[in-house]
Order: sequence, then structure tokens, then C-alpha cells
Amino acid sequence: MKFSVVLAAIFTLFFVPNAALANGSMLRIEGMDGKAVEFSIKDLDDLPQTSFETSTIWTDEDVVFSGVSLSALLQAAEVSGTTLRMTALNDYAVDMPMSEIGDDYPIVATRMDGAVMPIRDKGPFWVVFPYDAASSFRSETAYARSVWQLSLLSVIK
Ligand SMILES: Nc1nc2c(c(=O)[nH]1)N[C@H]1C(S)=C(S)[C@@H](COP(=O)(O)O)O[C@H]1N2
Ligand SMILES: [Mo]
Repeated sequence: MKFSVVLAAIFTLFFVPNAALANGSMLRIEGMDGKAVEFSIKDLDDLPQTSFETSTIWTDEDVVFSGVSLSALLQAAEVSGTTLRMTALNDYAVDMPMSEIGDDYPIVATRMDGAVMPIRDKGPFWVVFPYDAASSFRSETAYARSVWQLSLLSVIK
């Protein structure tokens, strides 16, 4: 390998915040049977992607969120049940009835406007709804379920 290639690789490793290197965060998913699976951003990138543009209460401008729909993710993790607990890095947690998870919403976003989100910008995993699409997504219930810095999805019932 040429020295310049090695240099470029080292530069990339340390300075380019691409998907695989965003940070070491993993999203853990636990089923009722005690089975647990961990997903990196790269793992999420390998699942079917979904995206939408919306305004949010957290941003001044419309933004495009992209990632994996929560329903597709739970399917990939092979967990099922009636109640999902979503827990954040800061231990914030909220429960959501699985019956209220749609095919396309919410999504576990891994990108905002195409860029991975550092922990300080609510990343790297953020549960978001297409807020502009329906008034029900602009409710305290949906906002409370918009868990940023998501670290754990556990089926509790
Ligand atoms: N990680 C994390 N996500 C969270 C929260 C939190 O404290 N931590 N608060 C929730 C609640 S109760 C609401 S209403 C929305 C909006 O919170 P904000 O008004 O503080 O931005 O974020 C939700 N997501
Ligand atoms: Mo809230």
C-alpha cells in the first residue's frame, strides 16, 4: 500500500465523522425473553432506510431525518410484545404501546440533513415523527416519545 493511502486512511479514521466512526454508540434492543441485540449505525444503515422532511420544535428550519422505521427495526431484532420502553443515555425513559407504532413512524433517525448526529446534537440515535404530517404528531405524547440519545429499546410487556 502506498504511504499516501495509509496517511489518508489514518486521516479518515481520526477526522472524518462518517457513519461507522460517528462514535462507538450502540443501540441495544431487548426482547421479553431476555434476548438482546446491539446495533451500530452501520448495522442500522444495512436495514431499509426511510426519510422525511419536517419542521420540529427543536429546529428553526425544516430538516430531513433519515434512518430506520421503528417497526422495521423491531422486526429485524425479532422482538414483539405490547409495550416498548425507550430509554436514553441520560436515563430518560418513556413507554409506548406497540400498537401505536406505524409502518413509517416513528423512525430511529441516524442522520439529520444527511449528517450523523453527535451526542451533543441529540444523536447518534433519535426517535422522531413526521411532525408536519398529522396534528397527532404535534402532541405532548409524540414529543415525549421523541427520545433523543436513544440507547435502549426494551419490550417490557
Ligand atoms: N433523551 C431525552 N429525550 C427526551 C426528553 C429527555 O429528557 N431526554 N424529554 C422528552 C419530552 S418529555 C419532551 S416533551 C420532548 C421535548 O423536550 P424539550 O422541550 O426539553 O426539548 O423531548 C422528549 N425526549
Ligand atoms: Mo414532555
